[in-house]
Amino acid sequence: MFARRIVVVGTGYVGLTTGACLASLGHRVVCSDVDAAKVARLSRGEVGILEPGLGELVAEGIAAGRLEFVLGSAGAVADAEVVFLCVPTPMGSGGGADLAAVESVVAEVATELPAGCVLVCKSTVPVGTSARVAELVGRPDVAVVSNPEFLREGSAVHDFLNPDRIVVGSASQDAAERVAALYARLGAPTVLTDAPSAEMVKYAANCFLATKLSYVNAVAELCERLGANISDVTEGMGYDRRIGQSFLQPGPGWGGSCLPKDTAALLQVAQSVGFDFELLGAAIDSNARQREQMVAKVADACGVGVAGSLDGVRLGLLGLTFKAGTDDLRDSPALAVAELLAARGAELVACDPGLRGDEAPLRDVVTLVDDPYEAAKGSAGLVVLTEWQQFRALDWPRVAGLLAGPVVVDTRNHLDPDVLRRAGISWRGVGRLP
Ligand code: UPG
Repeated sequence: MFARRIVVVGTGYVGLTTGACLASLGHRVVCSDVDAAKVARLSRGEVGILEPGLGELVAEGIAAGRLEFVLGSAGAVADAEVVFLCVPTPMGSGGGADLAAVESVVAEVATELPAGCVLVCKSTVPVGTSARVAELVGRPDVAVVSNPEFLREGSAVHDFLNPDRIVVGSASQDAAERVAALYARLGAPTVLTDAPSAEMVKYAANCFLATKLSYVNAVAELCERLGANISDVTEGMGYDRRIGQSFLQPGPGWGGSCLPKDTAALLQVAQSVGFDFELLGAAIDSNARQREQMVAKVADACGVGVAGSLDGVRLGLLGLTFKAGTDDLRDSPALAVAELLAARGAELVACDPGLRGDEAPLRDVVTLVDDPYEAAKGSAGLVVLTEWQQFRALDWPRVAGLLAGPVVVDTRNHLDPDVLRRAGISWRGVGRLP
């Protein structure tokens, strides 16, 4: 495999991970962004996002002369062999993906791309977008390829370098093979297909994962009502290789920057072609109910009944990010539960290892503190909303002494109920009895 001259447009967590990892595989990579301050920071090796291993890879790439950061994409692509589009595709009006950023980059680079260059859509884009991009570029000497990412936040570098699969789709077999060859050293199974199928893989996979979680959360609810234990149930289910042990952990609902956006987008796309994707719609609705369910559980644990008022009740929240290991609050179910609790009148003091105490957007909903014991002090109970390891290691007898009411609602089944019981705390989990 020969080193390639690669340009990555967009330095969010997908673009930056892609650029730094491709550089670590030996390619020469230029990452471009429209944010001058960000480009300056990245050029100094300062990575602004919490992503394990990424800072090191960026520093190594810069030091080796294989990775650089530039402002704007038009100049950067002039000698590129492959250009990756890694710009955001947020949820637009009506639930569909907003392609404004993709279209604006394409308009900027279309005439600058060298002949024979391959343009790769890595952002999650609706089925048919690669074909649309090819139309916008309007050049027979530039091939467009879909190569979706499957990177989980918090383990993006690991996922990039240890992929379950590489999916590459294009009308041009040669272009698809050239893109697949960039990953050859990783030795992953590779699916070479057409562009619409590659685009569909991404949506179908994320929507399947979301549906799997909605299903698990519903089974957990049923377990609770019937006196079964969801942890044993999912373990028993997961040994079936067709099901697998992962992505079976019940919680306050699924969130983050991808699953909510992608489920809404596929539902909308289905509607646009006259298909009522009822199953997916039900998974989305059930996810919204899951958050309400958690609020009812907290109210019940506080002794005011599932629908009772929490007016003036002080609660400590452990975790606000959408999952542990990130500082990302986008579509965080934890934050959604916090907002619902606040709407019922609760006074919230939250601690999250990924967030600093001065996080501005949260001030209306919660008081953010850096010390979990501060969140416990004088509270009627604690609510675990994100599964940070740090929370398992708390000094629970000390927490019990600080709480006004010795109750913990653990929406992630993250803590050890025996440890809490020994500390004199009543533990309420999801899908299992205490
Ligand atoms: N979650 C659970 N239980 C589980 C696993 C996950 O409740 O057993 C929740 C998690 O807390 C979070 C959501 O599900 O709220 C999504 O988690 P995860 O998939 O780890 O997060 P992302 O980083 O958003 O990754 C997803 C896909 C990844 C894809 C990315 C962007 O897993 O493959 O690349 O979205 O599309």
